[in-house]
Amino acid sequence: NNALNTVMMGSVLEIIKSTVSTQEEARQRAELGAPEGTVIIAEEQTGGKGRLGRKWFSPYGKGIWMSLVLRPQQPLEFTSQLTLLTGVAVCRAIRKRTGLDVGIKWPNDILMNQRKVCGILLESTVEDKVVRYCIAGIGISVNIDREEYPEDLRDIATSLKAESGATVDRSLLIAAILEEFETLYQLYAQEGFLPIASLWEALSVTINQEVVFNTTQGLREGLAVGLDPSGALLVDTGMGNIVPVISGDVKLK
Ligand code: BT5
Repeated sequence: NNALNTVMMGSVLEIIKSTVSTQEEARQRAELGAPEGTVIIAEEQTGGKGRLGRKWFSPYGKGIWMSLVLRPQQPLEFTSQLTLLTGVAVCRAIRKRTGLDVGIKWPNDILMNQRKVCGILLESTVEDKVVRYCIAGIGISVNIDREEYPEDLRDIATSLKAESGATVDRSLLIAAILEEFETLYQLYAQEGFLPIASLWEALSVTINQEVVFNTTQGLREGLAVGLDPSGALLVDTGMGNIVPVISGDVKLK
């Protein structure tokens, strides 16, 4: 059963053998007017990217390297919520397809046994303070074997196959992600961020953990207690202080 049960997500779907980055491919299509739900998938990326200029390892045929074109009708401040929504969609789809107990580390990593299996990169293009489009990049290490990772990733990254011991069907997982995404995106449009936030909290490995985060006054630590209505991570730093962490990374202690 290979059917894609979506209306919008994947209504245009393009599979490319090799490209620098599906983010750039999707951006080009979006600039040319590609509709919301356009999906670009590559077998290989030669310049796959993470946040802040970091690189994303994207070997041929071994993962899901995919970008979604979104056209949300909302101000820029809300787009970080879409990062969290995308994480929930991917996490639920991976659980459904593989049964693996994956969890989300704020804001954008999907982890299995403390190692990263998936990263999400949300990029927005703004004009006159209005969001023209967002590109949601999803990178999932699906069938990469341990020894195929470069040295520097071996201890921090893992794949669905490495964790489950079985090859995972990428097409079925892609279909599951697009279906989950479409359902959540509709829920988000109708009811706002609150129901998404509670789904996120339930899948999070960050909530109820001691975390370390960066502030303008240096490193601080505290207990991650939840999300605020904007999607920021709330950290209890003691003595009644709850600090919202808006961007950057948090380290689990
Ligand atoms: C991310 O960045 O996690 C976002 C990654 C988004 C990748 C997708 S693939 C489709 C689309 N096209 C693109 O060009 N990008 C998107 P960040 O939080 O900065 O994490 C990057 C870090 O993850 C790296 O510095 C490595 O430590 C680790 N990493 C790199 N490749 C990995 C892989 N294949 N599996 C697991 N971890 C990896």
